[in-house]
Amino acid sequence: MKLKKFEGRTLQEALRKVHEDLGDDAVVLQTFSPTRRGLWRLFSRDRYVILAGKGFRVVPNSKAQPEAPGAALLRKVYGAEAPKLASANTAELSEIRRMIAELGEQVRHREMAGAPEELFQSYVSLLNANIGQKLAKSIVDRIGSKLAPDALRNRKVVDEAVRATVEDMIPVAAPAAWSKGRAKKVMLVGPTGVGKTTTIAKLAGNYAVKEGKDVALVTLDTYRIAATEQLRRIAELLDVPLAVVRTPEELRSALDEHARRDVVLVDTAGRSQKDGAKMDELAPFVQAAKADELHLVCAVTTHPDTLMDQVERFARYAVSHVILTKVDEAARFGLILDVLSRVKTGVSWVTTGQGIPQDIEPARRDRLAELILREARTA
Ligand SMILES: Nc1nc2c(ncn2[C@@H]2O[C@H](COP(=O)(O)OP(=O)(O)O)[C@@H](O)[C@H]2O)c(=O)[nH]1
Ligand SMILES: [Mg+2]
Repeated sequence: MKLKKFEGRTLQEALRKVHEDLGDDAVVLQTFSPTRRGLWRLFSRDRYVILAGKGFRVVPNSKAQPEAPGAALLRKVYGAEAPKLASANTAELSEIRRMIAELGEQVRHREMAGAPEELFQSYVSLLNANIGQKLAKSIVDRIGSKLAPDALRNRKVVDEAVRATVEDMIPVAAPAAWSKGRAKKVMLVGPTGVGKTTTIAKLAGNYAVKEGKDVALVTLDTYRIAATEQLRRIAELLDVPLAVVRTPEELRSALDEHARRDVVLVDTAGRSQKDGAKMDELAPFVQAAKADELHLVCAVTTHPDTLMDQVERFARYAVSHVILTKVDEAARFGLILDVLSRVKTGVSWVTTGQGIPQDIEPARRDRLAELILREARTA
């Protein structure tokens, strides 16, 4: 750990130097104004000195402390005139840490510095809606290059351009075509608990009852867990066959058996997607199925980092569609765009509740853009 001295005419200026030098991990030990008495009256001094470093723990102020941290350095800098140091108390430290973090944000968004105010506002609200920085920047860049300077100053025009651009960026993937005499094989994969089985039940209900299709259900019992009960009840209710398969060979023969129906829906189960070995277990089933539609099921309630991690793990399969579940519960949809750009495919279905079979709808660009931007506006 090394302690360094940073100076500025304002506290912000000094903090900016701290941040530029030490980054987000900077720990501020002391701030003071050597020219005047009375430390810690933020914003009211004309010269600020900050002692900061990184790689140490902040210890709350304590009377027992013989000398404030940094005093030795100060003596070196100012000799006998060194101002006396009061140790920072924890509240002050956390306020300064917060300011450093804020400065960090400003530095990170420096590339937007020259943008017109309306565009910058759009950029910030896109970030607030959980759209990744790169995507948000590319959205406003596109608008910046499309609109005339006059239009760029008009909030309404900019908002509309943002909506149209986001809508453009949402790929919607149409279902595979029906073919007579050959079953369409639809397989759902995704992490545990995202709604795969529920969605299979909704699809089965809609295909069988609403569209009058000849439906069969298949589920993998790879982990010997009683995850098949839920689907068994649905199969009984709809009066459609359910095959429970344990190996890729069993899956292949179940698909062959139902090959002349209209559609076979294949449910899968998995433990944590972090479990590499379990992911490998799914691979031979995905290969054996040769699905016409391989849907990756994503719950939009998932934390962005976790969701991207999950998508990364399932991206190894030739995913043809993405199903977004729990849209009724999610607060932010911006990351949908990041997911779709990662798997390079479109959304097929959106599910909006636990109700079987009604809480599902085909994906529509305008509705998805609306969901994403509703959050951007209210943020
Ligand atoms: N709110 C809401 N809950 C859902 C939705 N889809 C599924 N669920 C619930 O999510 C939980 C897990 O669903 P399940 O189908 O068992 O997930 P699986 O492990 O992927 O098969 C259940 O409680 C479902 O009722 C949805 O669109 N909205
Ligand atoms: Mg399930």
